[in-house]
Amino acid sequence: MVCCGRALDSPCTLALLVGFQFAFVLYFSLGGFRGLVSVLVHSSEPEFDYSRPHDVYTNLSQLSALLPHQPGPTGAEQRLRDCLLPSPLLVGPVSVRVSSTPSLEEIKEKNPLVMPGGHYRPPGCEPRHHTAIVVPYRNRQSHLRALLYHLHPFLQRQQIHYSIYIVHQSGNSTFNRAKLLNVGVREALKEEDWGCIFLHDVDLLPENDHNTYTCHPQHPSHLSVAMDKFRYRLPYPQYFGGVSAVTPEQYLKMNGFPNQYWGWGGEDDDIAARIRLTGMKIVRPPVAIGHYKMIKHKGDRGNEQNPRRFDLLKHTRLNWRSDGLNSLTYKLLSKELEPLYTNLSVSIGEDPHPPSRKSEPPRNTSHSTARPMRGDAGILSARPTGLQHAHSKPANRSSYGVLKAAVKQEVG
Ligand code: UD2
Ligand code: MN
Repeated sequence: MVCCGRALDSPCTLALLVGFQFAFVLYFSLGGFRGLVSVLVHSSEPEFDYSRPHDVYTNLSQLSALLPHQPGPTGAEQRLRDCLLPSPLLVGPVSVRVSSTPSLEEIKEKNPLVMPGGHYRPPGCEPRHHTAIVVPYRNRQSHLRALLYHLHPFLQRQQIHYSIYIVHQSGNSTFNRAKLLNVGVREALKEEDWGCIFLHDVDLLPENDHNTYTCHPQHPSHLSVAMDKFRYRLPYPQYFGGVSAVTPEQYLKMNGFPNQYWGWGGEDDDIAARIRLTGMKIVRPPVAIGHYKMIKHKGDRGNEQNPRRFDLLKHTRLNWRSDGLNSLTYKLLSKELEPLYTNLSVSIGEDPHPPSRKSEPPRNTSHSTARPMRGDAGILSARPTGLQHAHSKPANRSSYGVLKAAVKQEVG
């Protein structure tokens, strides 16, 4: 009061001027309005030190110690308590090993609690989440080993009930990722009433175990929000590629995934469009948590860019009701319970428009050139809504009825 009514040279006015000047400099040094918003938003995000990651097998030995004791003389099994949320075994950032991955035998030895078929249940508590991991696959042995080496301990620390399904496209026809995912969802649900289904590229390794492999009850989730190949940013707001997750109910609502995308690209955008068209949205974990490394690779023979993808994408609105779960046909050639995963070999038919392969140069998908970006919208505009994890025990069994009826009718 005393000072503010006085002339310019009063100490109070001077202090105000210096204060304003300081705020002004700070504002611009943070990159103006966008920078300021980004700092404010980031300050509400969890922080992790990725420069000092833990070994991905940390805390795993504690699980064996939790194995239930033999039943007592009365033979009465003790009822297990629900697993704690969040799991006390989580460590945050974990290191990713992409070269010199151990053999499948060694990986099995490091994961003694994983059952045939890549099936796992936490030993000391009743799991709250039941998740099937579905991986579209052909001819990526070294990536598969890296994924199994990494994902098994990662998921066991989360104390969820899970299985890993590798959906192997047999033959040499053009690869069809989305159709293989449809097959994987169906086959997985034939086996168990999974509450959550993960759609997982074979070459993506999660870097933070707080990124829990569970579903949101209402909305499909996209988990690989910050990948090294996109400099740990979301490439565009509707991006749904890499690792994502749906509940059976959400999957049913969007009539599954398209079957018509043969070759590389477009199918993930079609799925994102289905989500919008059915009134759902994409939820994501915070960028600080959704870190992934993609194993560098070239484009595969048989998965050349699909020249029809833009045309198909124009028609998703018209086609999604007739192309998807309700039009899926395939032949299950074999189902093998391997020590670390279930192998589903399937025949999914032929590409009706096969590309002329001689002219196609191999695609290089190692960092930055991986896929055409539609404008780098950056982290700000793609800001996640925050992934609330569902208690994913299946609530509505009636949808399984519909799904199972469809499975019987179409697959026979
Ligand atoms: C991007 C997306 C991916 C998908 C693809 C376009 C990311 C991180 N991933 O991956 O989700 O939308 O573009 O189709 O942005 N695969 C095989 N064998 C093959 C070919 C493919 O196993 O011969 C599987 C494998 O699981 C692989 C996935 O299909 O991870 C996607 O294929 P990609 O890795 O060649 O494509 P990429 O990295 O551009
Ligand atoms: Mn890839």
